[in-house]
Amino acid sequence: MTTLAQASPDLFAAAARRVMARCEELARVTAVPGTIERVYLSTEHARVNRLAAEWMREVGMRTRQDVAGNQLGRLDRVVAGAPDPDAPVLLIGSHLDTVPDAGRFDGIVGVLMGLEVARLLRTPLGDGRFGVSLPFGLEVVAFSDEEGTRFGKALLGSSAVAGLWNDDWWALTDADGTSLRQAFLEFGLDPGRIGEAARRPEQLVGYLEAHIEQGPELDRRGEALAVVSSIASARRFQIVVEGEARHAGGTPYDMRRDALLGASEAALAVERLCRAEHHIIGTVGQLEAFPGAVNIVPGEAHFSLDLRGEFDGTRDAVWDDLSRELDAIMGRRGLRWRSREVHSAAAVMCAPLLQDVVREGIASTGTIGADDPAVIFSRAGHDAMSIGAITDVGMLFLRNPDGVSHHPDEAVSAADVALGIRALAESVLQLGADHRAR
Ligand code: HGY
Ligand code: MN
Ligand code: MN
Repeated sequence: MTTLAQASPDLFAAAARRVMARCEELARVTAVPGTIERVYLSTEHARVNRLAAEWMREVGMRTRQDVAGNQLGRLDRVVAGAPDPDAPVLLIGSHLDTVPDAGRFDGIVGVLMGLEVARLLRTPLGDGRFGVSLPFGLEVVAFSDEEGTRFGKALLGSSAVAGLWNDDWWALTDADGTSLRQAFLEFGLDPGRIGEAARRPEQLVGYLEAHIEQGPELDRRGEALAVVSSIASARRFQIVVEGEARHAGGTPYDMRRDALLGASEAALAVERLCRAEHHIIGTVGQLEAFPGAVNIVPGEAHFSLDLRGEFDGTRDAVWDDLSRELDAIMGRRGLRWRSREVHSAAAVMCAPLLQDVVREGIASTGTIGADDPAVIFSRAGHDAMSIGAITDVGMLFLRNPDGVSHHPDEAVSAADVALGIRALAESVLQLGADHRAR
């Protein structure tokens, strides 16, 4: 199909029902029964890759798992009735890994919507195979580790595809002390081949990702879809506060060096400094006291910091201010502190051309606000942050009722998924038309 103008809304509704059913099926692939948790290089990762590969083949795609554990499906560009395997491709996708106690749709819905776009736009080659009648090929990618749940460093799968792999990462360890290198080997991957995952810019025409907003703006506006303007930069730290463990009863307050209270003041300082800035978001998601007994003043405390900003410079300036504030807090309390940066990703602008095709795609749906869709700065991180290093990226946001995400109540409606599939498919056709017009 090379135009969707005459397509019946039922076509998109059926596609959306398939996406929703598959989100439920994937939700059942979890390491923690009763919740959703799938981490990098786990048996759950292998199982969802097999499922995704099966669904990719069902659409007629050639499939492969790359050397970083990303699952890919490809429809070649069709030229004179024959596949052209050397033509550059448009990547469409998102990630299949999750945070702990996750929702069903973060990442997942973007991969499955990409598959439905491939189904809508594929062209039969007459011998049972399929391609696409576009000026480029189409690849659906299921990235293997966007969240960084297991090893702390996010975007590992897409970093490999972007050629951004850092060999220092091999020594990262998970909660059980398993190194990333060891996990690769146990998953059946060869760390020595990681460079083979990298795609060259000339092999790609761009990357499109559909994702739930993970915020309340579309819900508040009463609209289903939005264009993404840029993706927040991120820095993640593990911070250790050192004081002195003492008897909880016999130690007078003026003798205490309570590490947990220092960390608690620091967490409140994170909120205060970030709220004072525009589009800076700081979160302390983990906090632990040691030795962790009810009758011991905590001698040590560990906490995480997830710091994001619309621009790298303002984010870094807030980190500098916060560091000075932590010096003051810990100084007052006779404590020491140190930090270790575990993740960093620069802010990424979505390419104007891809913002335009996404806008055209939304306009084609005719839904509320479609003629002048919202343009949203993504406070959530995405694989597009890595892929932006090698090609243009664009993102389509879907309404996420109440904005709740990274939570079992995360939701998206089948009706909005149907609108999103149409918008995404039309965005691809618009990009094809733009390429032909060059
Ligand atoms: O943390 C994030 O923003 C993304 O969901 N990984
Ligand atoms: Mn997420
Ligand atoms: Mn995500």
